[in-house]
Amino acid sequence: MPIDLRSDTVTKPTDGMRDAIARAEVGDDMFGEDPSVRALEEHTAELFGKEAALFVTSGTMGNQLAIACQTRHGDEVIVGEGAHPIHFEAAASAALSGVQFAVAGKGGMFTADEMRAMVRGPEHWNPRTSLVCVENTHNRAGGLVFPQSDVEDIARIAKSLGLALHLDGARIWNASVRTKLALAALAAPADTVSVCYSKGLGAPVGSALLGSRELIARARRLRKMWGGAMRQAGILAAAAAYALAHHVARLADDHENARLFAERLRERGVTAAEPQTNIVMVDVAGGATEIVAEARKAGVLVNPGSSTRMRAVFHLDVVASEALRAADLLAGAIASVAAGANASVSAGAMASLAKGSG
Ligand code: TLP
Repeated sequence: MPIDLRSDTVTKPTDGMRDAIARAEVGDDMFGEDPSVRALEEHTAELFGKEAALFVTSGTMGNQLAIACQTRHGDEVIVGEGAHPIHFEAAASAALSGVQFAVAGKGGMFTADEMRAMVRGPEHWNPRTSLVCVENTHNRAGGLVFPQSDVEDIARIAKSLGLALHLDGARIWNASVRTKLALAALAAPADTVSVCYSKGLGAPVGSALLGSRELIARARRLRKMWGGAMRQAGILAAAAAYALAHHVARLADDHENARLFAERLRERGVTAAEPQTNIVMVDVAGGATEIVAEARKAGVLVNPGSSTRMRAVFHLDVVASEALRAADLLAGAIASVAAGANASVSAGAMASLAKGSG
């Protein structure tokens, strides 16, 4: 079995989770009669200190419902660089809500001043700025925690300007474990929060959107319109509830494994950022696609982010010894692709020398 570090979405349900799924009480959630879904929605809303929650199929649907409920067609949404809805949601915000994005700051995080600078004036040629989104932890920034004091400042300024604040909290659990801040404290500045049970928590499917009762009622109608209302979804909610009970504190192990992996790579001369949570970004001079293919042959799976960057994500199906082995295998793949590139450069140099001398 290869060591799969492509994402924390690749986990398989544990035996305990499969038992919980098998025993789940279910009903027709379209009629509001699935007790497991209801219990999960209530429990999650309580955890995050919000009035209501809606169980949805994916983090993408959570983000998109938040955007649809807090904008009008023709509006502009302020996000950080690399925001998930820009890069990985199939242009859903343009297609479903008719909005465009403005990027604040550099590298994914931004300050209240950087946000303020992107808010449009009232001139009739401007889009209307209506929503700000922060991502915590930030995926493309390598699992960095969005500083809470910045989130609070952003929320204060956004509110004073009449803008709503959405928190993409697909990995908010990792931020909470890392900072030791309660989930409700992390969520407090935001009007809406999307959270995923299917990332580091290890559930097979499912996310939630959190917000006011009124907003969640509107989101429930849209979820139906978009084909995301489910029937006996309690079998999925049971897995999510099991994950909340058993898999939150252990995220610290993933953070430690990410740290061990990055440290081992650096010992072997590879550039790997010091992780804050469960994501490690590995930088190379070039050839990331070839390195990913070579690493796959050696038994470790990582994602190419660009031609010079790869992403490795730690999760409950990877133990410390595998993290270290994965670092050795990846360092080996990097060295062998670099050696191949050097060999072909010197073969080219020899050929032109030969030509020149002839
Ligand atoms: N991210 C996935 C890929 O789409 C890149 C991953 O492997 O990391 N917000 C954030 C910050 C995310 O990282 C993701 C998933 C989502 C939203 C969307 O969740 P899903 O995949 O459930 O739609």
